Amino acid sequence: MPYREQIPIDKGIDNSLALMTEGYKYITNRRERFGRDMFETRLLGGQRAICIAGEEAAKVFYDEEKIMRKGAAPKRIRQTIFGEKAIQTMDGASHEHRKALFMSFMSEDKLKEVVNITRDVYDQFIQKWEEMDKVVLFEESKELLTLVACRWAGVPLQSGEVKQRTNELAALFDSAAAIGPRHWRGRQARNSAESWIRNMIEQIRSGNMKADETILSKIANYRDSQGNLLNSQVAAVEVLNILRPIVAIAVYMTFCALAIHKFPKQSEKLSDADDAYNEMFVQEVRRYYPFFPFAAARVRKDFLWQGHDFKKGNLVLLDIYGTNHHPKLWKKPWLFNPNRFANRDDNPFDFIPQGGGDYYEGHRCPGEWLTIEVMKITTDIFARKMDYNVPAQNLEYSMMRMPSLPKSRFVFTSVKKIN
Ligand code: HEM
Ligand code: MYR
Repeated sequence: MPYREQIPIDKGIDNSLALMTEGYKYITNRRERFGRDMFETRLLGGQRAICIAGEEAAKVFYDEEKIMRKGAAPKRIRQTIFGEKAIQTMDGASHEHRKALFMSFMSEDKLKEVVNITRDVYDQFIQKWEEMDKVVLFEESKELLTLVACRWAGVPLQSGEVKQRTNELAALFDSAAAIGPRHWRGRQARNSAESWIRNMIEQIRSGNMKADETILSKIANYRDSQGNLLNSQVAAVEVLNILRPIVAIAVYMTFCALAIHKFPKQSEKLSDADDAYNEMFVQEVRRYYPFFPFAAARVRKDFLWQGHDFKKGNLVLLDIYGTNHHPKLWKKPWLFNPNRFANRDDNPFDFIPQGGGDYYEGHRCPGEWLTIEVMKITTDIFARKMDYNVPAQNLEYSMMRMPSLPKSRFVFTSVKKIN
């Protein structure tokens, strides 16, 4: 008989409330209490869910034979951040086919293009900031990134609609884990943004809109493994799967500025540093600060792992935040220390702020390099290319709110570009 045991259980008929109130620390708190990296709980209307963390856990979570995405994302997630029938909810060959489309946008040339666009839009914004009494970084970043995302993807944006589209794209990721008005704003934003993009998809297909070789037109003309075009709604969902997460980098931009301010010793080195230290700093920002809390999937077929029987259909949550702070993987995980990334071997399962495993076959985030590039531009600008003041403000960030953000959204003043 293979070894089996009862894993710890977080008692209760539905612990969604505890998940909401403990936020990023819900899984870590219980792992510490139970002394194990695996426990069972009930979430989302009392469904049995297994929470796991750590490198071995990430390996099993990204084993496509054992774990699938079908039926894992609840409606509140599909109606806000993901969209219906999005790539995040697909499995197997059809997922792989659609993933190849996303990966084709991440070539060296396309990444260079987004870097150039980002620097250009930053220049415009710094000029504007020099004239402002007070700049709220998170608010500005969302707009800056909406301009970057639309320009890079070939989505036309009239100057009169920048604010509206910025707010919609941001509401999509701000609302997924929220309740009340903040959540409903996300659902409305999805309806509005989908019809905005769906309209363009239809215009391209009917020949009324010229879109050359843009990301927008590539998604409009993409054919699935059966040779069919996506229905225009799903095509819009996938265009939003490019635009929305680029705008979400605003959260990391804000944390980059916060880290520079909070950790002067570590950021001092940015001023004359080479690109390698800049990248280590950015990696530590992605490890240290809370952003994506956990990934969710379901058991594809029964299997035994570390003494526990995983039953077909069970929910599985992989603790992203907890894995990035796992004491077995990180020395003094609660310290901000970019040097921990010096000479670090690549490992797709221990550092997983944007998911783990393989980009092409699994669900790992295709936007990871783009995110790192935009963050590197941000640390370069905030450490080297601008003088500014950070007045007294509340810079604490909540471990409950998802996504977490400094309370003040990072205010700075007296901006002066350094030439
Ligand atoms: C998937 C995080 C930026 C596009 C994911 C996943 C995470 C993640 C955790 C899911 C991994 C899983 O399910 O196992 C983030 C964070 C970002 C970010 C924290 C910072 C802002 C981006 C960018 C893009 C992007 C810039 C595109 C330009 C996607 C897509 C998927 C995905 C399309 C679905 C992949 C699939 O299901 O195969 N991301 N991401 N993300 N991300 Fe990102
Ligand atoms: C994106 O895909 O837009 C980038 C990352 C946004 C992160 C938002 C974090 C809160 C949402 C929690 C959803 C949990 C999904 C299982």
